[in-house]
Amino acid sequence: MKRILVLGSGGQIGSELTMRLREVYGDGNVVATDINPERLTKEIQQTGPTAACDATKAEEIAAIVDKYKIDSIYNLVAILSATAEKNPMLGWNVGMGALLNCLEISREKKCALFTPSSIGAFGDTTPLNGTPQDTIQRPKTIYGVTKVTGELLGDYYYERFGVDARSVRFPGLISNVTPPGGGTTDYAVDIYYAAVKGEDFVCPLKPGTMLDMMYMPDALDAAINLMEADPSKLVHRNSFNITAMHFDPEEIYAEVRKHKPDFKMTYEFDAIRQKIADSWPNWMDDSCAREEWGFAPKYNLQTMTVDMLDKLSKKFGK
Ligand code: NAD
Ligand code: AKB
Repeated sequence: MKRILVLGSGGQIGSELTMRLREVYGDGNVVATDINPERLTKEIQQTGPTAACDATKAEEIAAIVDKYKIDSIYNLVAILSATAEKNPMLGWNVGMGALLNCLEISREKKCALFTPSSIGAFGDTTPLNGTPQDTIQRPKTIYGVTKVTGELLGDYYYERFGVDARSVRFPGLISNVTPPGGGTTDYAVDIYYAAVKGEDFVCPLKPGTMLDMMYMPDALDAAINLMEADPSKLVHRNSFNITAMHFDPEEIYAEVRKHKPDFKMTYEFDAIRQKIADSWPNWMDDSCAREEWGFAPKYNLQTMTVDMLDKLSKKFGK
């Protein structure tokens, strides 16, 4: 059985991935950590080992890897795109600091390593429709620069030292457990919260801004399935394009209104987020992930909307 360390378990992905990993590998085999351990959900705190860990401090990660005999690390530590753009040095220091520590510790202690990349690894000189797996990557955000650097380092550590580093380029992730942490795609989560709470929604992106998206259950499957994939089948490693759907604000609004006809959305665009979104793919080609390790998302905009509204209605007693 694998023994797993999750870094950044308190975040949008970590709060759900940690619980899913515990279901698959056993509660006691998944150590949940965060720089802010109070961010860990009650469920995470009550079902298995937890610790405070600042991933920019190598000695803190190494101590947990030794204590729990860890053989796999899921590194979810980053500052998301819009927040990083307001404080580029923080974005660089946190994203790269955590990743380099994980790579070095994985090399020394023979751990497998999963670190997500993002659609943010592309930029406005990338072909934005049907974005190929291997293409131009010249992002103009600090978040994108850290993601491209991370992809290159992951492949370098694999080729040079045999570190089993693997990664996906996640699109915008939509979920209902922990709110998103300051990204460009957050609006596609926030819209559901507003609809369920009976509030009007002000969309920070313009109509026609097309972006790739995915529902969290498919993202969790993707992370675990990639880490379980037969390495001999992997032509690529760092990092695979994956997507489940793409839409613009008008389309998600129309879908929500099928269930909440009185729901109102207006636009007040946020210059930072709009510029970032305009430089990201409209939709990516994820055929390499499908061919090399069987990526196959289950949710589309319609089925995700039904599930999001149902889960959030229960959460808020609406
Ligand atoms: P998040 O911001 O929700 O969570 C990050 C977590 O890391 C937080 O709980 C935070 O407290 C913790 N953290 C921050 N600094 C830390 C440090 N120094 N040491 C330890 N923990 C620290 O992020 P997320 O949305 O869960 O994203 C996880 C990863 O997935 C990131 O690499 C992100 O770039 C990537 N990603 C996310 C999305 C998305 O839509 N959520 C899409 C593409 C890629
Ligand atoms: C962000 O918007 O920053 C993230 C991402 C797509 O990487 N959700």
